[in-house]
Amino acid sequence: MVIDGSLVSVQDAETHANSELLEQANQLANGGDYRSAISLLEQAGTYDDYPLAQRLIELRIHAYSKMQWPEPHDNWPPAHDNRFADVNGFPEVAAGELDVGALKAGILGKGGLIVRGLMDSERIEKMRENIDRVLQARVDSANEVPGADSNPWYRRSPSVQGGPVQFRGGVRYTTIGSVWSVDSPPVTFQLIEYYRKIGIPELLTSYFGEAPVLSVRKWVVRCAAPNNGASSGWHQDGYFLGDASAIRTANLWIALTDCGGDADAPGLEIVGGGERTIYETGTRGSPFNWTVGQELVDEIAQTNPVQCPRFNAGDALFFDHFNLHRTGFGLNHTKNRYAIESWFFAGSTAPLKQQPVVI
Ligand SMILES: O=C(O)CCC(=O)C(=O)O
Ligand SMILES: [Fe+2]
Repeated sequence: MVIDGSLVSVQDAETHANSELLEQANQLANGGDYRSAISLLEQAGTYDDYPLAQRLIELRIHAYSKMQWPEPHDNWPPAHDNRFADVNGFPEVAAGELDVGALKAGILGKGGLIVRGLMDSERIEKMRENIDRVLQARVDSANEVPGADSNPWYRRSPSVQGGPVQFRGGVRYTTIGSVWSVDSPPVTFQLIEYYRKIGIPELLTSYFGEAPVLSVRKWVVRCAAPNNGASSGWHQDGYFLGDASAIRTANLWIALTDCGGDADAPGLEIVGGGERTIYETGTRGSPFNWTVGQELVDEIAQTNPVQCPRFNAGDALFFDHFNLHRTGFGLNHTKNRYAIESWFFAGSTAPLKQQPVVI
């Protein structure tokens, strides 16, 4: 049948173009070329092309097991120039000064590196709105609000292990909390677009000496409420992530709210110093089996004092899985704090139980 072109609506034409694009990406993936399939959709797509954004997540998850990863190289942890040796606390650089030398000397020499002004204010605003939207969509989905399951802002991919949204241990979801980024295809699209724009994949490829990946379970967007009087657990992410001596990580934590220090929203309480050891958990006053007891933290703090850096919205902190920290708490916080936590892994050491996500 011949269709008069003028009768085809703009929307039909777009849908058609998209299905061709998705088909092309499928063919590349079926031929084993996941990188090209991902690039094709990344470059041709936009965050609000929801089916495309969702397909991209599925490709990114499947890609990890289909791609070849090198054997972990021997040069780890890499040497650094100790340029921050004289700095008290966490060293800081402006976003424009961030490079692999600063990242190595910061994480490996001092336990972390603060990057001032990494995210621009327009994007910060958009990300905070996104987080509200995603948390609300999850509440609606858990409450089985009609139509909630077709809200593209909270949609779990069938490739994600973990099943559909449910109450967590009998606790109802609220508009406070953390959400896996991959549970929101438009957020995932925007975040990866942003990381590329500011050169994070290249920076971390130099840092790891190989390509970085993200993961389903350790890449979250968050709105934390003031926790006046209720402390959260001191922890090292190395305790959960897998074999701490084998994995290679860099967490990019970005504040989307002014927080920490004397601000009115909770920041991070964090021990610097760059010790590369996993501390005992579940003892010495620890409330949980995964947390480090306050008594032990006090002991560690005698050599490496606990810090609570002041972050402006858009500032970031890089650290890795040996860092000891917790969500900050103070008695005078009045505001919610929004943040993005992105744990990157050296591709060859990414723990499968975190479900690696190819970027
Ligand atoms: O955002 C927070 O309060 C917790 C962050 C954290 O534990 C992490 O990034 O590993
Ligand atoms: Fe953590």
